[in-house]
Amino acid sequence: MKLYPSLMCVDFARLHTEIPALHDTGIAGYHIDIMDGNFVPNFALGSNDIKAVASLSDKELDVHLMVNNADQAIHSFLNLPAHRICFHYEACVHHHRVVSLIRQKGMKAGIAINPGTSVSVLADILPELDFVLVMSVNPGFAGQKYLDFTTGKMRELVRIRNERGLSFEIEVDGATAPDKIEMLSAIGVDSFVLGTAALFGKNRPYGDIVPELLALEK
Ligand code: S6P
Ligand code: MG
Repeated sequence: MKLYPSLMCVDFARLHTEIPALHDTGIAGYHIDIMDGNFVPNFALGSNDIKAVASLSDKELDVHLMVNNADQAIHSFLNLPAHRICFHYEACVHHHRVVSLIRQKGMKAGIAINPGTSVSVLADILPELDFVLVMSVNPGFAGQKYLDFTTGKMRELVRIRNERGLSFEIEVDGATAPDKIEMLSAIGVDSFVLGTAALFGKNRPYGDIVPELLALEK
């Protein structure tokens, strides 16, 4: 199980202390949300923020593009110090082209799907993906309620992965509280974005919480 705290939820004014506080807790890396105020009704983070985080940590940077016209926007992210990039299925025309561009740079490529998007749209491209990010809330904001029907999509992805002998990773983003981490890791979900439901605003050290979350793995 891999855990990626969402940096949208940290105190950005204290990035210099937030990153070191998270660094040695057992996390796999940092989830960085890029929002264009168009694909989603909010703005968040950009290429300079990716560089700032990379200057503070050598951990994996998991970049989640919530931007329209991913075919064009991807070019602003290909030469940044990221390790994994996903873009939204709903915001792209030439999915395979964008996946190829990301992989040519030596980064892992993923496609994210909104709660209302069926897993079936990914059927043909799944063998080309390093990971699929399933949104369990409508993207745009932290602190929302987990949408129960999205669990079925993760079950379906695990079933397809087994049946077809594929190796893509399944990541979930949105309201991943400890009970959801326990349930979804048992199903076969590999990676979890951590926000306010599990990690932030708890008035407890990150170093106490993260090991407890890792211990939930089934
Ligand atoms: C927003 C973004 C997410 C959030 C994260 C917050 O849609 O893509 O990565 O930052 O989901 O987590 P939580 O636990 O507050 O919902
Ligand atoms: Mg995200």
